[in-house]
Parts: sequence; C-alpha cells; structure tokens
Amino acid sequence: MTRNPQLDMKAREILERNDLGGYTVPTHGLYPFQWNWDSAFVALGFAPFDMDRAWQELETLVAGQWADGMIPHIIFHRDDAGYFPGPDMWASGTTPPTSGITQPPVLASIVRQLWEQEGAAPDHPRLAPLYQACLRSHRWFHRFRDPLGNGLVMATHNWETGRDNSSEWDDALARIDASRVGAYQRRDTGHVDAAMRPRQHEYDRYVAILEFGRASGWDHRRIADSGPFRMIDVGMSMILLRANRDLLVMAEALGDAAAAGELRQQIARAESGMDWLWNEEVGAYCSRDATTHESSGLVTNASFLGFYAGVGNRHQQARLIDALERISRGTAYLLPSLETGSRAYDHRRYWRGPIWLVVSYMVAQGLAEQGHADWALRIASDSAKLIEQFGFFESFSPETGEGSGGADFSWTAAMWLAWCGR
Ligand code: 9WN
Repeated sequence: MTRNPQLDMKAREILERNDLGGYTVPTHGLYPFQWNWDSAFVALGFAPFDMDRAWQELETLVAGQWADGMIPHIIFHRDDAGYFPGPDMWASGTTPPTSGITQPPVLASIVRQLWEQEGAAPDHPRLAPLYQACLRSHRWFHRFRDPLGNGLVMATHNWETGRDNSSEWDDALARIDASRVGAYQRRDTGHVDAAMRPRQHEYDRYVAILEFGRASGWDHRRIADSGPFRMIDVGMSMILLRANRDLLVMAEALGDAAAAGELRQQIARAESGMDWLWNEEVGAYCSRDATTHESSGLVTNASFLGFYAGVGNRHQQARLIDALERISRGTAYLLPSLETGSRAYDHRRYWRGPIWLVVSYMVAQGLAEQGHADWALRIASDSAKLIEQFGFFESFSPETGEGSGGADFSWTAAMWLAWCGR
C-alpha cells in the first residue's frame, strides 16, 4: 500500500482535536466521554508520533477502574448533556463517575504492543501499573463473567460487547420487559441519522438492563446470576483469550510466576471451552445465550476473531476461510459486521452490516498470524480504501463504502496511523 502523508496529517489532527487533555473522545457530539476499548485502540494511533501521549491514554482509562477490578465502559471525566445515558443515570457512586458495565478487554494486548515498540524492557516505567490494572481486570472477568466455568465471557449488557445492536442479541433482548422504563430523551439520534442507530424498542431494553444493574447497586454477582441479559459473547471471549496470552508474556517478563501460572490455566480453559461457541451448521463461532444455550447461528465479524485468539482446528479454520470467501463474494468491502443476506442485515444500521475498522484490524492481525497473509492484506487494503474514498467515519457500508455514524472518528484515525495507512 502506498503511504498518503496528507491522510496521515488528517488522522493526527483528528486525534489531537478529539483530545480533551489526557483522554480522547471517540468523536465530538455523539460520544463526548472516554470509552474503554476506543481508548485502547486510540493509544495505537498516538504511538507513531507521541508515545508519551499513547501511554497516557491508557493511564487515564485505568484511573476509572473500580475497586473490584472492573474497567468501566465509559469514564465521565467531565459531564456533558449531549449523551444519554450520562453519569446520573448510571449512578456509579465512583470517582470519577463511570458507567456500571465494561467493554471488550483489548487493553492488555495494546499495552504489550506499546511496550514492545519501546524495546520490551521489564523495568519500563509505564509497564508495571498498567500490567497490574489488566491483571485485576482479567481476574474480575474470571470471577464474575465465566458462569459456565469454561473461560468464555458473559456480557450482562449488550453495550458491553461493543457490538451494541448486533442481531446476535435480538432474541435475548426480545425477552426483556421494558414496560417499567420511564420517559427519557435519547441524544444519539439528534447527532446522526436515526436510520443508522438502534431502534427505539431496542433502546428501551438497553435502558431496562441498565436499570436492573443500578437497582442492584451494581452488585456484579447478582447481575451475573440473575440479570436480564446473559450472553456468552464470541467477541469478548476471543479478545479475553488473546489478552490473557499477551498478559502472560508480560507476567513472565516481570517475573510474576504466580500470575503466570494463573494465566496459563485460564488460557487452557478458554482454549478448550471455545468449542462451545462453534456452530457446525454455519461453520463459524457464534455467540450463545448463557441461560437458554441457544446459538445465534449468525456469522459476524467477531466470528473471525478465532484467528486472533489462536483457536480452531484445521477443519474449523478452513470453514472460517470458506465463510470469509463467501462474504467477500457478496459485498464490495470487507469485513461487514454481519453476513450479507442474514436476517436483520442492514448495510447502514449499527452492527447489523457496517464495517468497523477496529474489528477488521484484529481479524487481519489474527489471519496474518495464522498463515493467511493474503486475506489479512485484502482486509487492510479495503480498510484503507474506505478511508481514502469516504473519510474517517465511525463505520462504513460494506456495499457502497459510505460512512455511517460519527465523522472524524478517533479509532478510525488510529487504525489509519497504526495499521491500514502504513
Ligand atoms: C455505547 C464509542 C462506542 C463504541 C461502541 C459503539 C458505540 C455506544 C453508543 O460507540 O456504542 O457504548 O452509544 O452507541 O457501538 O463499540 O465503543 O465509539
């Protein structure tokens, strides 16, 4: 791929403009706070031109870590009326105020990347505190979010998955009673076209799940055992397995033998547990409901994170490549968030079709590592084309390439600087 200095500059400017002083908002207006997995990816974008700022992004994120180890999905460093649900609605009671749920744990993988970019010295001054924060966060997942004891991750709110309105959650959401949700004012549809965003009946259910958590005083044991949403998410499960492998490398370098032993056990558990998500009928990993055990049967971009997590026997990996081939024939750009033609597929509506470059990046990284450099390159070059032709949007139509959601988006700029624009 040829480099494009003008776009490099534009991407840098986006990160600098979205920087509110130590943390970056995903985009102004639509998302005016610090988001968990956004910040992790954003650090990769700062790294090529300002390593200190890259580390700082992660440090302000873990400043919001809860005493029990959870790293929240949103940190409200300062209030902003432009987003719903804001700090009052979550009522976390923490300083800084945060949401009461988490997001995909990519952090440890990104800490490892920054650390290796700077030579991987065990006494790197920024490493130890972030390593400890990741370890505590992973322990929180193992303690509260592994109801089946097989190393897979249960999401207790669809927002935790980062793939908010994926059709993988439709059946679980349909069972949720939203009749007691009071009146509230959505803010998202004031910033972007409602045709791109989740529908109202879905949003009511998101609020109902939030209200259950808040009413429990954010008691994560209770939420995990009897909350209204209990999905084993393929994305979070793969990402945690990968993050445990990366954390293990750091534990070994730091000589933390006890944690290393613990991480090896968790890795082994998830490696064998992952088959629980394998759906032989569709030939892919799919999310499954922890209560009903129903598989979504849907091929999403998260299904391909199997490569990133380093799982799958030869047969499973071959079937995933078949699915990738099939998807690439049905669409102009890779990698859509939902297979074209699936129920509820919509090339413009959040997580029901549009492409998110951060997921594409992880999938491409995994494909390259597992010997599929051609596919990794195809995904990277499609991603670069989307930015070159349409700009730094939150997401993109896999059919027309047009941008959807927010513009001048931080993690899209970061993916350009760290990956597809290089
Ligand atoms: C809720 C910030 C976040 C991303 C998610 C994406 C979207 C929020 C929303 O924006 O979610 O967390 O209000 O739609 O789905 O992945 O972290 O970019």
